[in-house]
Amino acid sequence: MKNKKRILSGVQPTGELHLGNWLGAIRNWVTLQEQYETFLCVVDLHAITAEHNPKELTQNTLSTAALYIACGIDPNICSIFVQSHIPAHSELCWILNCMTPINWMERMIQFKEKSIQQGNNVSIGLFNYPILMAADILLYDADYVPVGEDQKQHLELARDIAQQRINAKFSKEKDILKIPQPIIMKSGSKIMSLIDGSRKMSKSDPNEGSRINLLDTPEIISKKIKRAKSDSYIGLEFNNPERPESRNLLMIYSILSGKEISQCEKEFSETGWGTFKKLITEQLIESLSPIQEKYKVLINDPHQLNNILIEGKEKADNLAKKTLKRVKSKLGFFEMGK
Ligand code: AQP
Repeated sequence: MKNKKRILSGVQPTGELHLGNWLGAIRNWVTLQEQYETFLCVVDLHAITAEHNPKELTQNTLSTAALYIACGIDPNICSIFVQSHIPAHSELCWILNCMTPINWMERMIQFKEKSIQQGNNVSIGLFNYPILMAADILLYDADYVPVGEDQKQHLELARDIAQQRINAKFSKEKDILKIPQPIIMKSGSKIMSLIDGSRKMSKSDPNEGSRINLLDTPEIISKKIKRAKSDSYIGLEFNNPERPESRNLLMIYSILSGKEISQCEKEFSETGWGTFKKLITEQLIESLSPIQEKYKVLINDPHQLNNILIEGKEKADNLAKKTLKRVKSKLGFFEMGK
């Protein structure tokens, strides 16, 4: 275990996890978990950067952890934990807040997009979201962070804060914080909305029909795919910029079926949307059903889930405390004698 490089990642428990969270993030963790020492967080402190319902937050936190495992994460080799159970996240976040120039934050695309969605309700927390994410990553000395394309800018910010605002300023010799690298998989790193192929699939999209949730029933999947946006062309294509919906559904089909994009393009070059939609519906139902079965077992055994989260918390807390202590000491916080 000692020689393995470490990865850290997480999903916000803001609602039901969807195909984008699975194909863009969790699926990659599953392929990386044997090779890396893996820390996976349910980032509940991030979840309150949008208006939230307390009951739903509790439920979504548990169901997100259960879905990690149902999607193939092995709790025997990975540490799964809840962000708010580790106080060091909030504490390091405050320190990094004070080190980060406001104009770095004003460039964040996700803030711009989400603040439009939230109208008059935009909180300071939403603005600070990328700094909390930087704290999440830097606390664990992560070597790599597997994320979808949408989070790449936030990871770059975490690297800049660590390098320019902490390491360069407060230590001439050894780095205080490790500089993490992104891992972005080639396929699935941006799954788009079913009703607008130019927007990413997102939990916070008010239109339920825009996404396939991992726990959607076959009937719901079928309904959503029937209503998904199509176009007037015959045959599916991947590289035609005028056909983002065709590209998106072909990519989803290719990942789920395990067939290359080029093979799918050939197979469906003359297929009409009606027939393709039936095939992708069948594929989605087939791919999601083992996840749903495993999820049912887990969510009905809260004791087991609780134990997994306690174990994850202990490992995460140990590491996080050490990093925080190192940062505080280098920044000059007074330490009491024993
Ligand atoms: N559409 C997507 N395609 C590929 N990857 C995606 N991810 C999210 N959406 C897509 C990846 O999932 C991980 C966890 O994301 P998150 O829930 O923490 O935050 P997010 O990126 O803001 O996801 P959502 O669904 O859009 O959530 P809300 O609506 O609550 O903000 C990340 O690795 C992300 O890249």
